Amino acid sequence: MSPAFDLLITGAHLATMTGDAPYGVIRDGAVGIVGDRFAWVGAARDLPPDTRAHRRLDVPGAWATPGLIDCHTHLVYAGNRANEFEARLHGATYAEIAGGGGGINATVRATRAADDDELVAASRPRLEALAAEGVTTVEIKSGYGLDTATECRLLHAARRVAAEVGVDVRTTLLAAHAVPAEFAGRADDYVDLVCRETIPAVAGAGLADAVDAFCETVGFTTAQTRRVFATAGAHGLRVKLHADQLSDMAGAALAAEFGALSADHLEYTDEAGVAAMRRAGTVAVLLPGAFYALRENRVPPVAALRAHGVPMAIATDCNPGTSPATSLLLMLNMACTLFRLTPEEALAGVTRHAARALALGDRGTLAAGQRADVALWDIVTPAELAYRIGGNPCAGIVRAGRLMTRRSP
Ligand code: DI6
Ligand code: FE
Repeated sequence: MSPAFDLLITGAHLATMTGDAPYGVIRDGAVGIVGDRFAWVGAARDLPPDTRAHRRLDVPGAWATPGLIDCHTHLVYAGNRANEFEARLHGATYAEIAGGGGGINATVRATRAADDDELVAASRPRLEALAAEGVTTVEIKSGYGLDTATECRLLHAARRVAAEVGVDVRTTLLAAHAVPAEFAGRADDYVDLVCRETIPAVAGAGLADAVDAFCETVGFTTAQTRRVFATAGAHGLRVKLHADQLSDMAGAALAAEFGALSADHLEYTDEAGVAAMRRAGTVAVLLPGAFYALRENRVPPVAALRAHGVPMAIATDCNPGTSPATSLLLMLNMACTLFRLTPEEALAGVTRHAARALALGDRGTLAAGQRADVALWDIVTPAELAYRIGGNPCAGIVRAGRLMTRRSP
């Protein structure tokens, strides 16, 4: 008779992130995996009599959580913008830098000039850093190509770098990220191109799982965003939105109107926007790295999101301009310190709720039937994941049932 499990993990306490207990904790737990799925999750004392397994992993005193999910990144690009960081510290503003040909368009120049191998080589250390902290699923946006061919290259590169690093990926087309230099002063003409050519090409080639836009005074208007969203919908693609980050554009309500998977940033979103998100089932993705890097002082409406029961996800927003961050654990700390989330809300934000922001119903909790993505941690309590500033207590990773790495204790 073949063993009951392909992999049996014992000795760990489980933060299942499901059920009524805080963190869904099961002390002295066990996790049985068959193929790429959890077959059994519970207290070790309740294990069925047949616990034969092809492989066993005993991790006494460790904690197991669902594999982490970074649901908003722009991690595929070339070059960096440390020079702009420095210029801002000498008094320049983000808008002045962008007006002078810097900002997103500086990264677009570097990215267009890089070939596919260079792009993957530049992006790979960023994804490796995320993966080393227990990230098993990542979302990667395009948006530094801003022409159809380069946007497609970025989406290809996103899938390639994810396959090389061993992380599951969801790709998002963000052609409406900025107006490219060759369309300066002609934003509507660029949106025409995105709707007429880029979205159909990307949808036709199956290169993206969703479409995003940067709806902002320095990005696209609500009217332009609507056109992008309507075109995405016509091609069967769900939408997400960079909404209300720097000003109140009623972006959250616009996202909700189009049944968006998520509305992201939300610093300036009002209560009506939150209520609309609730009705549409749109997830709030909070991005404390960008808030921190831009030294903003308006925090997202966390109390209203809680009161309306809108799920809150947390992500790195890994990008060269406003969040050069490659630590999701640091974002947990910032979400608690800057936005006053509880450590449990923060962990739900990179597991269960992040899964929902990507329409991934098969992951984000430790529960029978879910995809067997696990992060193992050398910690004493789950709050420690948000408490630390730096340091990496990740002790092992299981992705789709396969033990990827294990640090010896
Ligand atoms: N996401 C973005 O796309 C922009 N801000 C943000 O949070 C800016 C990205 C950049 O400056 O490269
Ligand atoms: Fe972003």
